[in-house]
Amino acid sequence: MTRLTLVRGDITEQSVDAVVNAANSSLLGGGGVDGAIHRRGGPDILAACRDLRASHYGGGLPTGAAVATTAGRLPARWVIHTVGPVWSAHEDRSALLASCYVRSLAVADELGAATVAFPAISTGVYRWPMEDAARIAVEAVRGAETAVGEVRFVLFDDAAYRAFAARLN
Ligand code: AR6
Repeated sequence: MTRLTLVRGDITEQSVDAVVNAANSSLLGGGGVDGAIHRRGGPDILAACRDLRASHYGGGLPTGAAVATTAGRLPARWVIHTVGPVWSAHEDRSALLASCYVRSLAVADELGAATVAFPAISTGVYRWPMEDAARIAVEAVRGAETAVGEVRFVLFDDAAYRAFAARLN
């Protein structure tokens, strides 16, 4: 059984086996969670991302997919990079958002990660409405077949925390 937990805080401060990055398909950094992870994790993460772009992911990491690198100086062993969908009012991209969670957990299983911290993927720069994103995230994790023992959602502000808490209870 996977335990789902919630904290209000900064994902770069989580002592877990793997932290999930809300990346973009370039894998070369950005703002939000991505910027914070590269800033605090140091240059080894970007170097590993460049290697991925030079090898398996020459065209970038597709939306909904996930891949791991070192966590550099973060208090975690790995960063699992995933690319959330940009929210759209005209097209239902929920399956891609759910895929970020499910495929990140599959990567965690390959690594042997027992604890994994997720941010609220796509709810920042990519503008996904928080309540809906929380529903999709919790349903995806609950439905995933994984050996991960703890999935920790790390929420940056009160509104995000409340949206996830409402879904868990
Ligand atoms: N810890 C936890 N949550 C955070 C942190 C943090 N340090 N910083 C922001 N959040 P975002 P996206 C919250 O924009 O929407 C980047 O430029 C934030 O309040 O990081 O998937 C990438 O390179 C929000 O609720 O990710 C991509 O181009 C949530 O984390 C693009 O942004 C996600 O916000 C991805 O956009």
